[in-house]
Amino acid sequence: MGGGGSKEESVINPPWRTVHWGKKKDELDWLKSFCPQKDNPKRLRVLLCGPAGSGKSSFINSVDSICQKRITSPADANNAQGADPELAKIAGQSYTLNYKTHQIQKDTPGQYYPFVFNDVRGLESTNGILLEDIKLAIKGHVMENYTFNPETPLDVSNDFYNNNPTSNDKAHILVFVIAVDINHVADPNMFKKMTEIRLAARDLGIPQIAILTKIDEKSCALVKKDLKNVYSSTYIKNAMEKLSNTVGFPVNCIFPLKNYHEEIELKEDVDVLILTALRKILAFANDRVNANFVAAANQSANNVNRT
Ligand SMILES: Nc1nc2c(ncn2[C@@H]2O[C@H](COP(=O)(O)OP(=O)(O)OP(=O)(O)O)[C@@H](O)[C@H]2O)c(=O)[nH]1
Ligand SMILES: [Mg+2]
Repeated sequence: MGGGGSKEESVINPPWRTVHWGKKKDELDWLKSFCPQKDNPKRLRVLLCGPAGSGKSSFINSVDSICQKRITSPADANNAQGADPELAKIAGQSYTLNYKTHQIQKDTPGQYYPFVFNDVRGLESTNGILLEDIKLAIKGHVMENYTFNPETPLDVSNDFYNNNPTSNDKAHILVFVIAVDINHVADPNMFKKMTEIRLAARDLGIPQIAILTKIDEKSCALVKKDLKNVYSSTYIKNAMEKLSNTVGFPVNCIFPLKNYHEEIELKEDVDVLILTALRKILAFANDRVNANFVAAANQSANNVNRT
């Protein structure tokens, strides 16, 4: 997405954003002690969206891997560049087709962290998830295992339409998952679609964050060499600024990271970037829930005073 990632990439020194490399334990301790301040909702729902193949399912797998302290794969990720002709046929189209909630196990089986991820179909311009369906998912109307139809949105008469969503069914934050090189592969409709979703999420009152995946790919030679170079890379910085200028995310709401996709063991630097992004995601969601709670309490106090 940035300036091409040439080998002569200029290096930003010192790095323009601070990362506490080596503080994985602190981040994990924070995560373990995290719970939404208000008991309503009981758990925060993180809705992921983004172009097909951007790494949405891999992000869920990566967070789960870190929490289980081993590489796991609860969400089906897919390499659509594979040699299999059947897979090649669907290259550029989403592998994940259903609405699926992923809980993350904490300590022992049956115990879970107080947040869940929702994986959805990708945003490709043909056959992608519809804006209307994303709005319905934010509002909690989409039931588990619904297969998104790229032709028509979920209808109120459908068995998978939840007529009475509770605060637990609603999404509390929308996370855009975008591969760092999107500018080279996406058509302008993709940016338009992302902007429309962003505006819809604003109108529905939920915060948004973007994560930029695949920073380890060959276009970012500096970062491929060492993940710690992430904030020294002009390629990554340009990509973040471009995403900010095209879709509108403030740069401080964009988090570059690398998902687990080929490793069989965890790596501390990979974990730190993912945990840093996750902490922001949960903190932003929690802040908004609290702000809404206070606003609702003030509103009902005003109503009482008026009567
Ligand atoms: N190098 C690299 N590859 C990644 C990264 N994240 C995901 N991948 C790979 O990208 C491909 C697509 O990843 P998925 O997680 O299936 O992407 P998705 O957004 O869920 O895709 P759909 O379900 O098709 O919309 C897989 O081959 C992953 O292994 C990353 O950070 N770096
Ligand atoms: Mg997927």
